[in-house]
Amino acid sequence: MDILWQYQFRIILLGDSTVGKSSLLKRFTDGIYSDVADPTVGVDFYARSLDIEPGIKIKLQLWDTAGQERFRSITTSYYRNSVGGLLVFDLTNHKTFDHVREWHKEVSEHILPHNMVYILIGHKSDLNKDRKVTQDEAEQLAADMGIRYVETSAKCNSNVDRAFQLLSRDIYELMKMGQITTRDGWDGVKSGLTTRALYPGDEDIELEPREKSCNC
Ligand SMILES: Nc1nc2c(ncn2[C@@H]2O[C@H](COP(=O)(O)OP(=O)(O)O)[C@@H](O)[C@H]2O)c(=O)[nH]1
Ligand SMILES: [Mg+2]
Repeated sequence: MDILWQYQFRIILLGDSTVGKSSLLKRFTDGIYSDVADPTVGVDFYARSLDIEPGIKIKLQLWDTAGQERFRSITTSYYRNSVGGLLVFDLTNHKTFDHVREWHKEVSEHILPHNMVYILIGHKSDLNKDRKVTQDEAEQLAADMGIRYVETSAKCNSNVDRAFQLLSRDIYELMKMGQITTRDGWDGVKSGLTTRALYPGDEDIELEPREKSCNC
Protein backbone atom coordinates (compact mmCIF):
# COMPACT_ATOMS: atom_id res chain seq x y z
CA MET A 1 0.00 0.00 0.00
CA ASP A 2 1.53 3.30 -1.08
CA ILE A 3 1.40 6.25 1.22
CA LEU A 4 0.76 9.55 -0.50
CA TRP A 5 1.51 11.56 2.60
CA GLN A 6 1.77 10.77 6.28
CA TYR A 7 0.54 14.10 7.58
CA GLN A 8 -1.11 17.22 6.32
CA PHE A 9 -0.13 20.51 7.93
CA ARG A 10 -2.31 23.54 7.51
CA ILE A 11 -0.17 26.66 7.36
CA ILE A 12 -1.10 30.32 7.07
CA LEU A 13 0.63 33.35 5.60
CA LEU A 14 0.56 36.44 7.83
CA GLY A 15 1.73 39.98 7.22
CA ASP A 16 0.76 43.31 5.69
CA SER A 17 -0.52 43.56 2.14
CA THR A 18 2.12 43.79 -0.63
CA VAL A 19 4.89 42.18 1.44
CA GLY A 20 4.84 39.32 -1.08
CA LYS A 21 2.81 36.54 0.56
CA SER A 22 0.96 35.45 -2.59
CA SER A 23 4.17 35.61 -4.63
CA LEU A 24 5.95 33.42 -2.08
CA LEU A 25 3.17 30.84 -2.29
CA LYS A 26 3.07 30.88 -6.09
CA ARG A 27 6.81 30.41 -6.27
CA PHE A 28 6.72 27.54 -3.79
CA THR A 29 3.75 25.68 -5.27
CA ASP A 30 3.89 26.49 -9.01
CA GLY A 31 7.50 27.62 -9.49
CA ILE A 32 6.40 30.90 -11.06
CA TYR A 33 6.87 34.57 -10.29
CA SER A 34 5.28 37.68 -11.78
CA ASP A 35 6.19 41.32 -11.14
CA VAL A 36 2.58 42.27 -11.80
CA ALA A 37 0.52 40.75 -9.04
CA ASP A 38 -3.18 41.47 -8.79
CA PRO A 39 -3.99 41.83 -5.08
CA THR A 40 -7.70 41.37 -5.64
CA VAL A 41 -7.42 37.97 -7.30
CA GLY A 42 -6.31 35.40 -4.80
CA VAL A 43 -6.88 31.72 -4.37
CA ASP A 44 -7.79 30.56 -0.90
CA PHE A 45 -5.20 27.88 -0.57
CA TYR A 46 -2.31 26.23 -2.33
CA ALA A 47 -0.85 22.78 -1.78
CA ARG A 48 2.45 21.02 -2.14
CA SER A 49 4.07 17.94 -0.62
CA LEU A 50 7.51 17.86 0.90
CA ASP A 51 9.77 15.01 1.98
CA ILE A 52 10.98 16.29 5.31
CA GLU A 53 13.03 13.22 6.09
CA PRO A 54 13.52 9.95 4.20
CA GLY A 55 10.17 8.21 3.92
CA ILE A 56 8.21 11.03 5.55
CA LYS A 57 6.05 12.97 3.15
CA ILE A 58 4.09 15.95 4.43
CA LYS A 59 1.32 17.61 2.51
CA LEU A 60 1.24 21.34 3.15
CA GLN A 61 -2.06 23.10 2.78
CA LEU A 62 -1.09 26.76 2.53
CA TRP A 63 -3.68 29.45 3.16
CA ASP A 64 -3.44 32.94 1.77
CA THR A 65 -5.16 36.01 3.19
CA ALA A 66 -6.24 36.96 -0.35
CA GLY A 67 -6.31 40.71 0.18
CA GLN A 68 -7.93 40.66 3.63
CA GLU A 69 -4.91 41.72 5.59
CA ARG A 70 -6.60 44.43 7.59
CA PHE A 71 -6.67 43.47 11.25
CA ARG A 72 -9.83 41.77 12.42
CA SER A 73 -11.11 41.22 8.90
CA ILE A 74 -9.61 37.75 9.02
CA THR A 75 -11.84 35.19 10.64
CA THR A 76 -10.71 33.49 13.79
CA SER A 77 -11.09 30.02 12.24
CA TYR A 78 -8.34 30.95 9.77
CA TYR A 79 -5.95 31.18 12.71
CA ARG A 80 -7.47 28.49 14.88
CA ASN A 81 -7.36 25.73 12.29
CA SER A 82 -3.68 26.13 11.50
CA VAL A 83 -0.57 24.57 12.96
CA GLY A 84 2.02 26.89 11.42
CA GLY A 85 2.39 30.48 10.33
CA LEU A 86 4.83 32.42 8.19
CA LEU A 87 5.18 35.96 9.57
CA VAL A 88 6.20 37.85 6.44
CA PHE A 89 7.57 41.39 6.15
CA ASP A 90 9.13 43.33 3.27
CA LEU A 91 12.85 44.02 3.80
CA THR A 92 12.44 47.33 1.91
CA ASN A 93 9.56 48.61 4.08
CA HIS A 94 10.26 49.09 7.79
CA LYS A 95 6.59 49.56 8.69
CA THR A 96 5.80 46.02 7.62
CA PHE A 97 8.56 44.85 9.98
CA ASP A 98 7.14 46.95 12.84
CA HIS A 99 3.76 45.27 12.31
CA VAL A 100 5.14 41.74 12.74
CA ARG A 101 4.78 41.88 16.51
CA GLU A 102 1.13 42.91 16.12
CA TRP A 103 0.43 40.03 13.76
CA HIS A 104 2.12 37.65 16.17
CA LYS A 105 0.14 38.98 19.14
CA GLU A 106 -3.17 39.03 17.27
CA VAL A 107 -2.86 35.42 16.14
CA SER A 108 -1.38 34.03 19.34
CA GLU A 109 -4.21 35.55 21.41
CA HIS A 110 -6.87 34.12 19.12
CA ILE A 111 -5.63 30.56 19.30
CA LEU A 112 -5.20 30.31 23.07
CA PRO A 113 -4.83 27.89 24.83
CA HIS A 114 -3.09 26.35 21.80
CA ASN A 115 0.13 27.39 20.13
CA MET A 116 1.26 27.89 16.59
CA VAL A 117 4.71 27.27 15.15
CA TYR A 118 6.01 30.39 13.42
CA ILE A 119 8.88 31.37 11.17
CA LEU A 120 9.88 35.00 10.49
CA ILE A 121 10.40 35.80 6.80
CA GLY A 122 12.26 38.89 5.56
CA HIS A 123 11.06 38.96 1.95
CA LYS A 124 12.31 40.59 -1.31
CA SER A 125 15.96 39.92 -0.47
CA ASP A 126 16.79 40.58 -4.13
CA LEU A 127 16.20 44.31 -3.45
CA ASN A 128 19.24 44.51 -1.19
CA LYS A 129 20.15 48.06 -2.22
CA ASP A 130 16.73 49.28 -0.98
CA ARG A 131 16.89 47.35 2.26
CA LYS A 132 15.42 49.18 5.29
CA VAL A 133 15.60 46.36 7.83
CA THR A 134 18.98 44.98 8.84
CA GLN A 135 19.61 41.29 9.28
CA ASP A 136 20.65 41.99 12.88
CA GLU A 137 17.38 43.66 13.91
CA ALA A 138 15.34 40.94 12.20
CA GLU A 139 17.36 38.22 13.93
CA GLN A 140 16.86 40.02 17.24
CA LEU A 141 13.08 40.09 16.77
CA ALA A 142 13.06 36.39 15.84
CA ALA A 143 15.13 35.61 18.92
CA ASP A 144 12.68 37.61 21.10
CA MET A 145 9.80 35.55 19.71
CA GLY A 146 11.79 32.32 19.97
CA ILE A 147 11.48 31.54 16.27
CA ARG A 148 13.69 31.15 13.20
CA TYR A 149 14.49 33.88 10.71
CA VAL A 150 14.99 33.38 6.96
CA GLU A 151 15.41 35.92 4.13
CA THR A 152 13.65 34.99 0.90
CA SER A 153 13.07 36.19 -2.63
CA ALA A 154 10.25 34.86 -4.77
CA LYS A 155 11.72 36.77 -7.71
CA CYS A 156 15.11 35.05 -7.55
CA ASN A 157 13.81 31.87 -5.96
CA SER A 158 16.09 32.30 -2.99
CA ASN A 159 15.43 30.31 0.22
CA VAL A 160 11.75 29.78 -0.63
CA ASP A 161 11.77 25.96 -0.37
CA ARG A 162 14.09 26.22 2.62
CA ALA A 163 11.67 28.42 4.57
CA PHE A 164 8.82 25.92 4.16
CA GLN A 165 11.14 22.99 4.88
CA LEU A 166 12.36 24.54 8.13
CA LEU A 167 8.88 25.37 9.36
CA SER A 168 7.58 21.89 8.45
CA ARG A 169 10.49 20.21 10.20
CA ASP A 170 9.90 22.24 13.35
CA ILE A 171 6.25 21.20 13.36
CA TYR A 172 7.17 17.57 12.74
CA GLU A 173 9.72 17.58 15.57
CA LEU A 174 7.09 18.94 17.97
CA MET A 175 4.72 16.18 16.81
CA LYS A 176 7.36 13.55 17.50
CA MET A 177 7.76 14.96 21.01
CA GLY A 178 4.00 14.83 21.52
CA GLN A 179 3.70 18.60 21.88
CA ILE A 180 1.45 18.78 18.83
CA THR A 181 -1.23 16.15 18.34
CA THR A 182 -4.20 15.76 16.03
CA ARG A 183 -7.42 16.87 17.71
CA ASP A 184 -11.06 16.35 16.84
CA GLY A 185 -12.53 19.44 15.28
CA TRP A 186 -9.12 20.91 14.47
CA ASP A 187 -7.67 21.00 10.94
CA GLY A 188 -4.11 22.03 11.78
CA VAL A 189 -2.71 18.50 11.47
CA LYS A 190 -4.36 15.56 9.77
CA SER A 191 -2.88 12.13 9.46
CA GLY A 192 -2.22 9.91 6.51
CA LEU A 193 -3.81 9.51 3.15
CA THR A 194 -3.02 6.23 1.40
CA THR A 195 -3.96 4.72 -1.94
CA ARG A 196 -6.17 2.31 -0.02
CA ALA A 197 -8.08 5.22 1.44
CA LEU A 198 -8.45 6.67 -2.04
CA TYR A 199 -9.26 3.47 -3.87
CA PRO A 200 -10.59 0.91 -1.42
CA GLY A 201 -10.20 -2.64 -2.69
CA ASP A 202 -7.87 -1.73 -5.54
CA GLU A 203 -4.42 -1.99 -4.04
CA ASP A 204 -2.55 -2.68 -7.29
CA ILE A 205 -3.26 0.76 -8.59
CA GLU A 206 -0.18 2.97 -8.82
CA LEU A 207 -0.53 6.58 -8.00
CA GLU A 208 2.01 9.30 -8.50
CA PRO A 209 1.60 11.99 -5.89
CA ARG A 210 0.77 15.12 -7.82
CA GLU A 211 0.37 18.53 -6.34
CA LYS A 212 -1.09 21.55 -8.00
CA SER A 213 -2.26 24.85 -6.76
CA CYS A 214 -5.90 24.67 -5.98
CA ASN A 215 -8.39 27.37 -6.67
CA CYS A 216 -11.53 25.61 -5.68
N1 LIG B 1 11.55 42.47 -5.95
C1 LIG B 1 10.65 41.60 -5.49
N2 LIG B 1 9.34 41.89 -5.55
C2 LIG B 1 8.45 40.98 -5.06
C3 LIG B 1 8.86 39.75 -4.49
N3 LIG B 1 7.75 39.07 -4.10
C4 LIG B 1 6.71 39.85 -4.40
N4 LIG B 1 7.12 40.99 -5.00
C5 LIG B 1 6.26 42.08 -5.53
O1 LIG B 1 5.59 42.71 -4.45
C6 LIG B 1 4.27 43.06 -4.82
C7 LIG B 1 3.25 42.46 -3.87
O2 LIG B 1 3.32 41.05 -3.94
P1 LIG B 1 2.12 40.10 -3.47
O3 LIG B 1 2.60 38.70 -3.58
O4 LIG B 1 0.85 40.45 -4.19
O5 LIG B 1 1.99 40.54 -1.93
P2 LIG B 1 0.83 40.17 -0.87
O6 LIG B 1 -0.14 41.34 -0.88
O7 LIG B 1 1.54 40.07 0.46
O8 LIG B 1 0.21 38.90 -1.29
C8 LIG B 1 4.07 42.57 -6.28
O9 LIG B 1 4.30 43.64 -7.15
C9 LIG B 1 5.16 41.53 -6.41
O10 LIG B 1 5.58 41.38 -7.75
C10 LIG B 1 10.28 39.46 -4.45
O11 LIG B 1 10.75 38.42 -3.97
N5 LIG B 1 11.12 40.43 -4.95
MG1 LIG C 1 -1.78 38.51 -1.67
